[in-house]
Formats: sequence, structure tokens, C-alpha cells
Amino acid sequence: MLSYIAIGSNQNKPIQQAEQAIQALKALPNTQLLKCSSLYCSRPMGPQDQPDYINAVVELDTQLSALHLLDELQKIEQSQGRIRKETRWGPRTLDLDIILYADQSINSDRLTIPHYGMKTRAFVLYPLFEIAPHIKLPDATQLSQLIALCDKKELIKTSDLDHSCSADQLNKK
Ligand code: A4P
Ligand code: MG
Repeated sequence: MLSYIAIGSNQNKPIQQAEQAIQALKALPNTQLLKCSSLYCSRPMGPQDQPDYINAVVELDTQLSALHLLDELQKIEQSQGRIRKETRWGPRTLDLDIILYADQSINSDRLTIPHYGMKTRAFVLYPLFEIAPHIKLPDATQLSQLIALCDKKELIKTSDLDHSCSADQLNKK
């Protein structure tokens, strides 16, 4: 099954966190990592008194079920020091979300696929578009349609980083 995973980090050297997560995703059982977007720096969605985020999206070809894949992603989050706190959309060392899983729509206690926020988040849509510009969602919406409606805002590839990304972020590279 083709599946797309969104990576997010804004604590404890986020670029390194994202790179470490990509290595861990490469090592998942019965899974191949096929594509990996650039790393992007983004302003925080949610509370503004937190550092900028590093975001990326990878494409996996996996034989794991969606729930088994979620278990594996949560193990990676834990191994990279993820602490779940009360604050909604608060800072985190690593967040791994399943954006899409084949062409399935899943609504269960532990999983909502497509991910509930993917349609409007620049930091998910643009990295996804970089590696899979032609994909459709299970409801047949084209990714390109969502991109056309979504302002890129201050999303910057880390390779293009300049002073517009917070000094805090640059210091933690
Ligand atoms: N869950 C349900 N569906 C999924 C899915 N498709 N993928 C459940 C992964 N998990 C899924 O997740 C809570 C529960 O969601 C899981 O136990 C799983 O069963 P969590 O990782 O503990 O909590 P969370 O990620 O803090 O919650 P939430 O509401 O998903 O946060 P978001 O929406 O991911 O937002 N700003 C920028 N610029 N970049 C970011 O990446 N991320 C967030 C977090 C806030 N601001 C951000 C960013
Ligand atoms: Mg999450």
C-alpha cells in the first residue's frame, strides 16, 4: 500500500529530529521508503510562543496495516523523546501523522485517514505536492486543487533558509 507520512518537529534540534525520523522510517519492517520531500521551515500553527517547525512528507510502500503502521510511528515518536502534553498543538520533538493510506477512508477510535488537517495545512500540502503532485484523495479531490486554495505563507525549504526563519530555529539546526 502506498502511504504518506507527515513529519513535524520543533524541539531539540528539529532538523536532526526529522533526519533521524526519516532513517527510522527507512528501517520499518515490510516497508520501503520510496520518496522524501525537502525539509521545510514553517511558522507554528496554534500557540505562537513556540519555535518554528521543521516539516516534511515521505512516501512509503508498506505491507503493514494502517493500525500497525500507526503503532510503529508511535514507537518512533517515543524513541525520539515525544512527551504528550495537555496543550493542543503545543511543541513536540517529533510528530508522525499518517496523511493518506492507499485510497482508504478510515474513521476509528485511533485513526482518521485522510488526516483531519491535511486539506488546509500548507506545511503538509506543499511537501506532499513536491513528491506526489498528481495524487487524489479518496473523495477524488485532486491535490493540485487543494494547493491552489492554500496560501504557501511563510513555508521555506531549509535549503533556502535566510533570516526570515527565526533565529531560535537557526540556532537549533
Ligand atoms: N490519530 C488519528 N488519526 C491519525 C493519523 N491519521 N495519524 C490519533 C496519526 N495519528 C492519528 O495524536 C493523537 C492521536 O491521534 C493518536 O494517538 C492517534 O491515535 P498525537 O500525535 O498524540 O497528538 P497531536 O499530534 O498533538 O494531535 P493533533 O491534533 O493531531 O496535532 P496536529 O494536528 O498534528 O498538530 N505547526 C507547524 N508549523 N507544523 C506542524 O507540524 N503540528 C502541530 C500538531 C501543531 N502546529 C504545527 C504542527
Ligand atoms: Mg500526531
